[in-house]
Amino acid sequence: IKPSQEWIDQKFSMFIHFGLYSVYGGVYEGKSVERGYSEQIQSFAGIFSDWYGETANEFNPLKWNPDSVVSLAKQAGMKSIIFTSKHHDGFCMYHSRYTEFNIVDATPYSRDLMKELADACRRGGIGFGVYYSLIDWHYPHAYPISSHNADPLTDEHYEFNMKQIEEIMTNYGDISEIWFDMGSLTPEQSKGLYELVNRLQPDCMISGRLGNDYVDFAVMADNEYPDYKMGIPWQTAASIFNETWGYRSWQVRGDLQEKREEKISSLMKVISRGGNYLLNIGPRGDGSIVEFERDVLLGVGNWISKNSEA
Ligand code: JFZ
Repeated sequence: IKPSQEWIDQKFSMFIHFGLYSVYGGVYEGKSVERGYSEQIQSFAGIFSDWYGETANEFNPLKWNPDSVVSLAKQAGMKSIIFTSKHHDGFCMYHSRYTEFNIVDATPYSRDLMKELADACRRGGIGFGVYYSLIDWHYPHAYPISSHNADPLTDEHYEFNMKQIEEIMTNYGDISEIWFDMGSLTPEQSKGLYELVNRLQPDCMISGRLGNDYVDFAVMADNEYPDYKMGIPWQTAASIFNETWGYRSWQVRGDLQEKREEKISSLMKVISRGGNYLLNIGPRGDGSIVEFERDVLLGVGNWISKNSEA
């Protein structure tokens, strides 16, 4: 039996969208790409997979400091960090044996950034979980060249995902939750992945986006709340700016106090209805944290500590 109540009791966690797309920051060939989320710039700007892949040569996030990220999460009152192990672009932020398109083999940084974050979470006493995209715009056997967000998984691609989930569930210590995203799986494929995760990490909570009712928790969009008592644990995922999850250099930031109040009010609505609030940050390509996002988080954390007894 999964520790669902422990998971619900976390109440508030950090989502991090960090990947090759962070290097672009929502800009392609000198122009702001206004359509779509910036973490999906490869698709929205129509960048060929090979060209996009070359960005790895420039990806060297030396300003990334996992211990300060963990400390920020804790100051914000968050109980775990959910990290993009692989987004739709197929680039792995961990050392995968099954593709060289990963942060160790393809970048000058050449370190397993996800491992260092998982270790920092453990040192800091908070949970560590992963986001994993079931579609992959880099994998050659994806269907046909996976350009949509709901393509079926070919047998080859499914096997590839199974192997990657096996390594993620084996090499990074305890994983508190896995946020599967997108893809259209057959019931057999959903079952296969669900059972694999359960076998390797029996306590890992699995997001409903795996499909076919293989679900430990349901995912709601920001400002969406279940209007009936849901029979299963649920989570609301939100980004700071609502329009993007990955870093966007030209983002208009607006007023800090207003943003802080907006997020506190979402957090209250979610947890008062028994949900779990997952608030996202999108670090820059150099690994630094956007100051505005940090300040919103610190503001929320400050509010929480002022308003909680003892
Ligand atoms: C997906 C991704 O396509 C997106 O790039 C980002 O990673 C986001 C966190 O996840 O998009 C979603 C996923 C879930 C919902 C909406 C957009 N939802 O539950 O409403």
